[in-house]
Amino acid sequence: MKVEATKKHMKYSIPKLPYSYEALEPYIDAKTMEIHHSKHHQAYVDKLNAVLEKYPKLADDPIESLLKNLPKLDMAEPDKNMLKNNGGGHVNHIAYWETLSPKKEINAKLVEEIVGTFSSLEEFKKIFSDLALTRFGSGWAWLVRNNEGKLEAYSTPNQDSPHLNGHTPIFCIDVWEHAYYLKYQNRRAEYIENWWNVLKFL
Ligand code: MN3
Repeated sequence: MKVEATKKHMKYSIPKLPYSYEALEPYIDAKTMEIHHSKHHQAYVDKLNAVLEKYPKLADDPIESLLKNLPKLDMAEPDKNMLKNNGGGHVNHIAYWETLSPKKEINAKLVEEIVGTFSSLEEFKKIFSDLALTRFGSGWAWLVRNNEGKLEAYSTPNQDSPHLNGHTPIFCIDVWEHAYYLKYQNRRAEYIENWWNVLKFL
């Protein structure tokens, strides 16, 4: 009898949110939060688990290091792409849920660092909003800590994660239409403007 055949890796699952779906009203509506979390995020998790099922040797590595080392992984190219999109989809959404809060918890040290890097908070907000607004199609805008330990702001397409560059996300905005369409329809700029109200750290 083969014992190892029954050994199962830990499967990923969507996290429980530290606030209710309606907690971010009126800036982000409850229905959007519910569908985004319970349907969209769940779909990334399901596909991530499905692809890792085929690579039991990799399944126990942290997802962040799988993304960082993606080019070197011993996987078929289509599966690498699945891992990039759905592993990215999973970690990006975790970062997004942690970015949001109905209650501000201003991080004074981070504010100081942002001012030092981007000259002022107002200037940073302009740069960041613009990254989110001008990201063509679906994607994200990020504040990250790069490999030199410095703050960097950029946007990524699709579900590309800063972990692909070995960068650590600090906060992010999801600008896929599923993140705002029910309430804001095509008005991405209005969603971004309102999002600052539920950004936890600034
Ligand atoms: Mn999303």
